Amino acid sequence: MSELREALLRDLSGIRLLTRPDELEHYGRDWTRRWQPAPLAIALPASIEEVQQLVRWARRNQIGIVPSGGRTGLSGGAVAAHGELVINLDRMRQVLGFDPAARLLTVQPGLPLQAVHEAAAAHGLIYPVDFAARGSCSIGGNIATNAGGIRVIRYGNTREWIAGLKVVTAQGELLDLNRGLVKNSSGYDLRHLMIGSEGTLGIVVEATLRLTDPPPPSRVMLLALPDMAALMNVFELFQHRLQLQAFEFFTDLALKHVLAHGAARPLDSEYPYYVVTEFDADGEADETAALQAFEEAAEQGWLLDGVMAQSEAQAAALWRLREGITESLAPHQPYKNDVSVRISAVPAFLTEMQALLGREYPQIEVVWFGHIGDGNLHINVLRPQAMPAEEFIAHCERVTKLLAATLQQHGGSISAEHGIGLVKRDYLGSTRSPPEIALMRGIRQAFDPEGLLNPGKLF
Ligand code: 2HG
Ligand code: ZN
Repeated sequence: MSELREALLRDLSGIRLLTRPDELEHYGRDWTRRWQPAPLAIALPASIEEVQQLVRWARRNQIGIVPSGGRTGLSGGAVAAHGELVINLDRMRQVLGFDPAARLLTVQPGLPLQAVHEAAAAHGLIYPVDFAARGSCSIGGNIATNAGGIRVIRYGNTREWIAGLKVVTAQGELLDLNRGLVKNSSGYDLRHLMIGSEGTLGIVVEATLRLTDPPPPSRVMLLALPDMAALMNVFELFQHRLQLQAFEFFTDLALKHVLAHGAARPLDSEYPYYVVTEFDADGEADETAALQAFEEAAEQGWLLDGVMAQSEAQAAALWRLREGITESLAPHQPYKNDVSVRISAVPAFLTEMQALLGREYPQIEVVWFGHIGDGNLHINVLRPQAMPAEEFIAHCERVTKLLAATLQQHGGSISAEHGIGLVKRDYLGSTRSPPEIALMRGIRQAFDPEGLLNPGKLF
């Protein structure tokens, strides 16, 4: 290992390379904390050419490569635990250009999502993909995982917003995919293969993003619900009456953790389930429609309480209740499931899940929340302090097998938006059929015959 490291430092002396133990640890892991990082070295290229040189060096030396961005991923996709070369795109974080006629923003992959939002706003437009990690995640990582988030219900996943990609292949070649074209009926769309490929098919080194008009002014409401059965009834009613931008759900247990983490209690009483929803409110008519929908739902017994934010600060405080959940749970080293089913299957799936998790985790705190309007649920199982981490994970893995079987019956997915990475690799077969996986293997082999890109991830 040290000889290789020396060779790397000698051969690529013009590129910024890090090898100190604390740097290897820092850049060798993502937000999962299950694997001990052990990369060969960290490379911080400043240009596409440097990425190409790094890939060619790794290929010559048959070293695995872990492409890496903000490392906020929750599936182990950016973990380097086996002597890989981490190629971190942090230093490539410039906005390269804006095309006003086509409404396209071209950026480097290390640009944080929040900076993408700001760059779009500078042109009076929005890049509508959004989620809590906006300040630390990078657009390259968002593309590699086809990130979803809180506005998918209105705007779709990252995939919808990618008009072009430049990608360095496992051979060190540069592909220029789709080049911002709206129409391009010229065979396989390799751009879409790259999106969501979790760093296994190539390294995104430049992205051209579609922007759109900002939505009209909006209002944010917090709703309190008596039971899970009410959830989809309220969703259907609100979706019918309002132009929803987000419809997010969490339980009282999630709220308890966020409040313990410093958020302000939103309502006087406690309730079992909550929804934060944001909708277009361009004048009094929209607000009246929202209040009417609220009253109708309350009459049906689907809603027990609620509050509509009266200022931006109040809206932010309500959003914090939902967006602060992941951070508030982190000290409990949660085991995470990130699952989805078709929206119409949500009620039946929720009932089965509730029974399954109640049975399998009798003594363990299980926190539910998620993008319920997309059929996407986050289940965080909190490790009891007295239970050793290994025993806890083994237990959760056994339950995940049962969860995967239930998902399969409902035609759902074991990973809705976090990716497969290392965390859900053993469960890919519950979501994808054997012929599908065989084709995916073939595609990976075609792009990366030597298996150098993000080895061990996905399958
Ligand atoms: C969210 O929706 C993220 O807040 C994180 O996808 C979910 O921590 C999680 O399980
Ligand atoms: Zn999420």
